[in-house]
Amino acid sequence: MRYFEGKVVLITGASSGIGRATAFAFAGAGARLLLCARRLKLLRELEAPLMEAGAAAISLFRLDVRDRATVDAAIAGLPEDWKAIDVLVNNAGLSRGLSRLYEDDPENWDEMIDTNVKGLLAVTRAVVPGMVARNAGHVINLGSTAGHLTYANGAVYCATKAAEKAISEGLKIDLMGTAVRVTSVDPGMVETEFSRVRFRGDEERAAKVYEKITPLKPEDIADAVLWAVTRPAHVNIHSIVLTTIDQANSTVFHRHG
Ligand code: NDP
Ligand code: 8X3
Repeated sequence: MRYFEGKVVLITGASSGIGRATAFAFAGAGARLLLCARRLKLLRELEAPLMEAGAAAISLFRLDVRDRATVDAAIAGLPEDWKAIDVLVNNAGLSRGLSRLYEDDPENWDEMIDTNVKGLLAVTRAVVPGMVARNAGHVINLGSTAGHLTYANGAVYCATKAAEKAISEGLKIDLMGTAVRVTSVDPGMVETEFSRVRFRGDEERAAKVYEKITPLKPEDIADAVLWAVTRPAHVNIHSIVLTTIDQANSTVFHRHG
């Protein structure tokens, strides 16, 4: 169904994984896609397949969400016909490392906090005033089961997702009296580049994360996003927590065999 015919959807971190799958889901719904990430080359490769999948139009730009001045300039500088953002998907995010807090490299903390928390805040701060002025819009934030239950060696990543949960709740409160909706989509394990990024390209270690488990696919998350944004206008889905059948929470898994 072309629910989003003509509507503008901004997705951060659209070059890979959940962001990319979400772009395809909105393309199928006829949206006009504003896609950003740091790897512009990967975004460019998506342009033709996304148009083929049904996108009404696509605009790509390079963006590092950690750079607040650039975020502000990018949103303020959007062409007139792209300014009215209907859906913001705050998806850009990452984990770095999996080790004891007291032994970890503080650079990892900076990268996760700057991206997952401050980056999400920067994009939200730049986009939401326009939604309030138009009294229309929907913010989807990518949370995680990690924000609900902290796991060993992941304190700071989990903290960033706990922060995302608090920010989503706070934003919803602050938007009361407007028609702007807020949803936190909180997946468990999804097979994307996530673990390769966490382990800085160590393919073997990344593959072990999903060993003997049927992980969620990025398309499963995109499906949840699309469901949340297609509810009637008076319905606000606050959060969606979804895991593979092989996962109960962020610490309990069932590995086959
Ligand atoms: P991927 O690594 O596949 O994708 C992450 C995306 O974020 C990439 O497109 C990357 O693009 C972008 N990104 C990272 N840093 C920045 C930055 N500074 N500025 C702009 N874009 C950035 O991982 P996922 O698709 O799995 O992750 C997407 C979101 O989902 C994250 O917020 C993650 O925390 C969350 N999540 C993931 C789960 C999982 O198990 N995979 C489970 C629960 C939540 P580029 O490198 O080109 O900038
Ligand atoms: C990503 C899922 O459990 O690897 O948020 O942290 S997990």
